[in-house]
This record gives sequence, C-alpha cells and structure tokens, in this order.
Amino acid sequence: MDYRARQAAARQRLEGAGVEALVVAHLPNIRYLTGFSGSNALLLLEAAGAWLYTDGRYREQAKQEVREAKVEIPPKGDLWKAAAQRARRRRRVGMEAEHVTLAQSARWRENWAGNGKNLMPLRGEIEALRAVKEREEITAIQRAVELASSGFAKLTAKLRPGMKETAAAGWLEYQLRLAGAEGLAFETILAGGAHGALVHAHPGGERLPERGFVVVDYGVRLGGYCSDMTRTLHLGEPSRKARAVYAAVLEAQQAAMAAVKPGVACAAVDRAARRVIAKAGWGGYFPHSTGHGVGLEIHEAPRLGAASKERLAAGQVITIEPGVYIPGWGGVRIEDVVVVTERGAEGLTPTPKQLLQL
Ligand SMILES: [Mn+2]
Repeated sequence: MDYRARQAAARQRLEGAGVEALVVAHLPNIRYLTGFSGSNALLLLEAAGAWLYTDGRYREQAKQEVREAKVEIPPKGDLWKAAAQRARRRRRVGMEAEHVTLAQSARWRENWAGNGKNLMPLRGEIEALRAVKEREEITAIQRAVELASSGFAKLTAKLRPGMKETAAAGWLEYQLRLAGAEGLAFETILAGGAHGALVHAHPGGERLPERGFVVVDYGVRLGGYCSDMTRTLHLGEPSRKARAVYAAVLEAQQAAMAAVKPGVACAAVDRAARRVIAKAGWGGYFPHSTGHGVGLEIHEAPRLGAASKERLAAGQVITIEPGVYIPGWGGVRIEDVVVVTERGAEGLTPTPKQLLQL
C-alpha cells in the first residue's frame, strides 16, 4: 500500500478545502493513511508532515505498522491535547465533523483556540479517496470475497429444516474462521421463513422452516478488507409465488449490474433495480438502497440509493443487493461485490445465483 501517495492526495484535498491541517479521527481513515490498525489513535496531517497519537498499549504495534507519520504517545493518554498543541501555530484546521464528539472538539479548542483561528468541519475528505481502490486493495477484497464464498457451499451441505438459526449461523462462522477469516465484517444475518422479511434480522432461537426461504447475508475480514454477500436459498419445494419473487430479485440484480459503468449516477443503478421489482409488482417491498462501497469498512462511499448524488468511477468496489421482503411470508435478497471497470461491472463473487433448493 502506497501511504506516501495516499497522503499526497489527502494534502491536495486539504488545499482544496482551504485548511492548513486536518485532524483525522476516524480509525479506518487513519489506517488508510498510515497503516495503523489499533483501536485508539488520532492523526494530524499537515503539509509538512503527519503525526500519529496513540497510547502505550500500541507502542510496539505502531512501530511495526505506521508508515509516513511520526508516532507520539502523549502522557496520560491525552491525544487531543497533544495534537492541538502540535497544531497551535495553524490558523485554519479541518476536523472530521462526522467522527468527532463534542467532548473531543471541546478538548481541542481548550488547547488550540486563540484569536482569529478557524476550526472547519469537513466531511468525507478521506472517504472520497478511499472510494477508488488501488489494485492491491482490489486483490485484498477479492481474497476476502472468495474466502466468504467458499463458506457458502459448506453451509448448504449442513442446513436442514428445523435447525436453529443461531446454530446455522454459528456453523457458517466457524467454517469461515477455519478457512482463515480474521473476523466477521458484520453480524451474520441468517433468517428463515417470515423472519427473513426483516431486512436486518439477527439469528435467534427461530428454527428454519420445512418450506420457505432462508436469507444468508454475511462477510469476513481478511488483510483488513471486508467482503459482503447475500444468497437466499429455499428449503423444500418453492411455491409459484416464491419462484416469481426470486426471479424478480435476480433480474433486478442483473439489471443493476448491467447499469454499472464509470460516470453513471449511483441513483441510476438503484433505479435500474427498482424498476424491475416494481414491474413485477413488488415495488413497495424493497425498502433499502441497491448497494454501497466496500473496503476497509463494510459500508463506505459510494452509496447506491435513490438520493445518491455521486457518480461511479473506475476502481470503485461496490455491492449490488436488491431485495423483496413480504411481512409474515419471507424475504429474498441477492448480493454480489463488483468492481467498476471501464467495461462495466466485474463481479467478484463466484457463488452461483440460480434458485437453490435444499
Ligand atoms: Mn451489503
């Protein structure tokens, strides 16, 4: 990973925003700019250099991981005071408004503010850089996606009607860990029958139905990068309605993938999926956006929803995941990770998408 180039790009954005320094508080952004993966840090990025503040627990880890920044471990763990004092000669400083608490910003002001100084709330500066992936990042995401996909076949070999959702989810997660996952990218969603109609259902004491859909949405972390996939399988013989709903979601997913191209509005990709589902008669049953960027975080820029203002760019890695959720009946969602290339969407998820009956 080229931390020097990333910081150079970040400094250009600081210039564009008219600030002399940026206080980076969001840990994934700090990791992106310096390689540091600890759970407590603050980064001060200036034209002349970068200072990373952390605490004594991370002395050794910071030595091993941090690139292109000076590491400082302030006494009493007061990262905000130390960074503010370092920046005291700067008059215009940007701060990550979406990632700083009121208490932290007050601490900063106590140790920095003076006459004519300007603290500028900034949003999404580093996130915008992170949206477009380097080749090495795409490879890391692809590895995570392939590891996760390998777990799906192991799950389907094990799933039976009557199995508890918690047991099924736990078995899947254990297989992923055995295969080398560093962790899960988010809490696994595994929900059968009517429970699957909740978009973010958490596996509970529910038992999988004799006959009905099972939604499985999960991801792993590998090399710091996340994967994200959803497959919906059917236990027993699918009804006509079940086949129709599944076909509509699959067609919507393919329509959205076909709409992916650099320069295309993210909202247009969302519309492509929504149009198919509406035409099939389930327009009122698709309550979430069509996808999101994935990388160091499970949800990152760009967002692919009706209200998105962004446009796709080559090198972005996004999910495409339309769904239909019918209360009291069940849900279907199909989700792949794709890379935006000049030729269109390049799918990374190898698991087949035709209706799987167990
Ligand atoms: Mn997702």
